[in-house]
Amino acid sequence: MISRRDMLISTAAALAGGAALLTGERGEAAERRGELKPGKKGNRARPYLPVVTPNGGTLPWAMKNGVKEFHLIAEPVEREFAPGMTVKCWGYNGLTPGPTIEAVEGDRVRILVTNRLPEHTTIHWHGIFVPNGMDGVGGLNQPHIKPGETYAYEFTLRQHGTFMYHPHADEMVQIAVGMMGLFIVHPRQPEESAVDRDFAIMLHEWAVHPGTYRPDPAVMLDFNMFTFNSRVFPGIAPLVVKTGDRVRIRLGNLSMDEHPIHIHGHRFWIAATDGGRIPGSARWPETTVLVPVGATRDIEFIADNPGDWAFHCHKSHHVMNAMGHNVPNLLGASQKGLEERIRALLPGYMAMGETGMAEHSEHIAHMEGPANTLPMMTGTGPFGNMEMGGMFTVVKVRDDLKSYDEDPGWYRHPEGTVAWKVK
Ligand SMILES: [Cu+2]
Repeated sequence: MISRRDMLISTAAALAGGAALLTGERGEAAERRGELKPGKKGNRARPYLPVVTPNGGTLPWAMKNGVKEFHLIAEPVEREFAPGMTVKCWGYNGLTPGPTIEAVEGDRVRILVTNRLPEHTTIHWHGIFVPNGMDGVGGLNQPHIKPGETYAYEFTLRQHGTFMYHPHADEMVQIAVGMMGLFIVHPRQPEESAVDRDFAIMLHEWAVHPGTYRPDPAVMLDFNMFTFNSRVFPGIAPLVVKTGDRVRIRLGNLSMDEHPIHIHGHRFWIAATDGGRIPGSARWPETTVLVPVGATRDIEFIADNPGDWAFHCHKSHHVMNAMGHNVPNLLGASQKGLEERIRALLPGYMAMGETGMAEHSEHIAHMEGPANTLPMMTGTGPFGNMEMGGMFTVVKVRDDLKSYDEDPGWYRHPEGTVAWKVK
């Protein structure tokens, strides 16, 4: 049954879609109101455009008597952060973050949760309006799920947006070692600002001490690995889009710090939080979105500037891998003659830091680090060392694209558009 109110909403959405096809100033005004063209690829087989979870996946479901049934298995998982480093984490269904759950507003969902961890757990559905007994706080709303047990959570989705799931049992340990995931609820009505590409990224930070394999849950401040979907640069997939695509990136944060996530070459609108969509008139433009702890943020933009655009956390220590923070400051300190003298005691010792840290990225090739530990500054681009790590990837905006699922390689700059050395 479609009510008169629903009809009005869809008509308004259709009109808004038309307005958005305008370009320039009027198009911009439409963009500001969140009124943009309906997605080209959505609204076909499914009533929504599926979300892409880079380096991750979506949880399959089966229809059982009108209920969408999902099955999450809480278990230990080995996660490669990037080639050269594999971490012994906990997660769901072989993944950290766990697979993204996708459903539609109005759906009745049942989520079976099987515990294959060595200790009890529960799942809390962060931001979702559930009956109290489904809220998953162990001891408060339900008994804990003991190892080997399966519990069922069942509720009707009464809202849409970007939400999360995570344990509410020994969460200091369980979240620290990777137990989290995104829960996306698509709107029942056509979106007022449908997108062409919809990405989902969980931010996280870890303390994996050099030479070890297990994240240290006791660390509160001094983390050394910073991840998008439990991967670090250069192990994070690029976000591939076509020029002109309307792009949404959903960011979730259950780490111990806020992360200011920044895009180059574009500005975006902060379009939603885990409290819901922000009305078009109240959205504001940014190039950096601060994602607080225990929150989600949806950012939306039109990818109108072709190129390879950095997308990263703006805390400069969060784009490093395995950095030690307890080191003496050698910047500007003369180490003349020191290297030879220390080498007599410590063969292979290299004095570094006098002129800055950039030389670190030069030493990767011939310096051997501890086992299972990535270099602090790494990655190679078409012009040399990128000196990055952690929460860093590239939004690849291309005029011509064979497939969204293929890395199109590095951007080929039109002649005369690259910074040049002055003779
Ligand atoms: Cu950060």
